[in-house]
This record gives sequence, C-alpha cells and structure tokens, in this order.
Amino acid sequence: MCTTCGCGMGATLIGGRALQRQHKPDGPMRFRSHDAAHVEEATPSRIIKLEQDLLAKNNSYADANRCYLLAHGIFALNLVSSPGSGKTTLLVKTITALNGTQPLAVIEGDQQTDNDAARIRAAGAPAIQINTGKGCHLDAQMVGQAMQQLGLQDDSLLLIENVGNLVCPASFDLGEAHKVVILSVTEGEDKPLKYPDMFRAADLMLLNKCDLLPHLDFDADLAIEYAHRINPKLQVIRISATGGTGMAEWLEWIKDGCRNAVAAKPEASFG
Ligand SMILES: Nc1nc2c(ncn2[C@@H]2O[C@H](COP(=O)(O)OP(=O)(O)OP(=O)(O)O)[C@@H](O)[C@H]2O)c(=O)[nH]1
Ligand SMILES: [Mg+2]
Repeated sequence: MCTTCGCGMGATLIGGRALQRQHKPDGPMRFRSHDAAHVEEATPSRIIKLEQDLLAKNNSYADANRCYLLAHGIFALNLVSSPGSGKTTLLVKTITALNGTQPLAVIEGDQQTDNDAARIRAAGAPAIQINTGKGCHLDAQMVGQAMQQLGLQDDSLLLIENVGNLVCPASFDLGEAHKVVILSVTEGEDKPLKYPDMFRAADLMLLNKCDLLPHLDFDADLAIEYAHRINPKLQVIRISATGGTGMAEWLEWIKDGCRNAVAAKPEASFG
C-alpha cells in the first residue's frame, strides 16, 4: 500500500517474475521470503505508524541500493513525471545519442505492459520491466531486485523510469543519485504548485516538448518560476526529446554525473 494514495500494491512482476517481499534487506542485493499480512483497525495513529514503517522499510532498501551503486561507480537517475510527458521517448533518444559510449541499463516501471522496456531494447540497451499491478510507484525493493536481475556493469549509468504519476513516486527513495522530473509543455504551467512534493524532491527539471511551444499558450518562464518557488535549487533544461533541442546539455549533465560516480567509488579514493 502507498502512504500517499492508499493504493493496493497487488502482484508485482519484475521481468515477468514475482517480486519476493521480505521485512528488511539482508544486505545489499539479497532478497528472500514474503511479507506477513497484518490486518488491524485503521485508526489515525495506526495509519501514521503504518506510513512510518512503510517509508522506513523502503529507506532501508534504498540505502542498500545506494551502497551497491556507490561501490560500483554506477550513476542512477529516477525519472518521474505525469503519464505521457515523454520519459521513454527521452530515454530512447538518450541511448541513441550516447551511441554505446557509455555502458547503461534501464529499469522501466508501469502498472501493466512491457511496451516501454521493448522500446528501450529496440534502441539497443538492456532493460527490465517492472509491472506494479495496482501500485502507482516503484519502491526500492522492486528496484533492488530488478538491479540484481539486470546484472549492472561497474562504472555504468542506470536509468529508472518510474510509473507516470506526479504524486506518490516523490515519497519513495530508490537509492538513486537524483530524481529528474519531466514536465511537458502540454500539461500547464501550474503543475509545480499543484504537485510541490515532486518538484521539491527533484534536482533537475526537464521541460519537454518545447518544439510545441509555438502552437500553445504555455508560458515556459512562468512554469520555471513556479518550479523555483517550490525548489530554488532546481536545475532546469528546456528540451525537445523529439526535436533535439537541449539534448546536448542533458547529455553533458549525465556524463558529468557518471564521471563523478566513478571518481567517488571507494577504491578510486585510494588511487
Ligand atoms: N512533440 C513532442 N512530442 C513528444 C516529445 N517527447 C515525447 N513526445 C510524445 O509524447 C507521447 C508520450 O511519450 P512517451 O515517451 O511514451 O511518454 P512517457 O512519459 O514515457 O509515458 P508513460 O510511460 O505512459 O508515463 C508520444 O506520442 C511521444 O511521441 C517531444 O519532445 N515533443
Ligand atoms: Mg514511458
């Protein structure tokens, strides 16, 4: 169940295999038994306790993921947005532009279908699909298990496309280096004000579909001002995934992150 909307998580599939739930990580990248089901009366204090437990458990898995990523020099990004903002299109264009110069892998999150993972594989990158069923976000345990199935390369880039939803994915740390929020110009300028948690949690905002601006009355400067009102430190790149505007800046941002992740590897500091 999600702390924000109370969605049922239902059956989660990772690359077609059932997620193995357990209470806490055994250590980085190890997963075992199932959750016990606790059915208790939903009093307000019980709900708050449940939320705290759920997020604490998620955070322990996120920490395990982060330790693994740090130790292996892997730069991980968690792409979050409304449905249809252009996440998969952006990933496909990013993979094509990197053209094999950067080892990478993709974790795709959707409630149903393998469509996005198939698009990524067609672009030439390894990808695994997580189907969350009734769930509206990825959690760190799912991502850890997907990382294990993917078999990540050292010094690589891990791109995680979260379920399209501007609310719940904001609360769930996956162990990523950064959340990248994608806002497309067809969604309205006020989204940062309406969904502040997501824009507060992100370090970079990609304002996508800028090629459509001549046909819309969307005020890009106002959208960016609203985003900075919520998060003054938020970096912003105006892009068009289909047209190519801003892609060079986005690729440079990724390459910087990859270089920093390799430099921060524990053994790298000993020389
Ligand atoms: N004009 C324009 N269309 C775009 C751009 N980026 C994506 N699209 C279109 O937007 C639609 C949705 O793109 P997707 O990449 O599937 O979006 P998504 O965020 O992955 O969608 P979900 O996974 O369902 O949340 C497609 O029709 C894309 O072609 C862009 O920069 N400009
Ligand atoms: Mg997608």
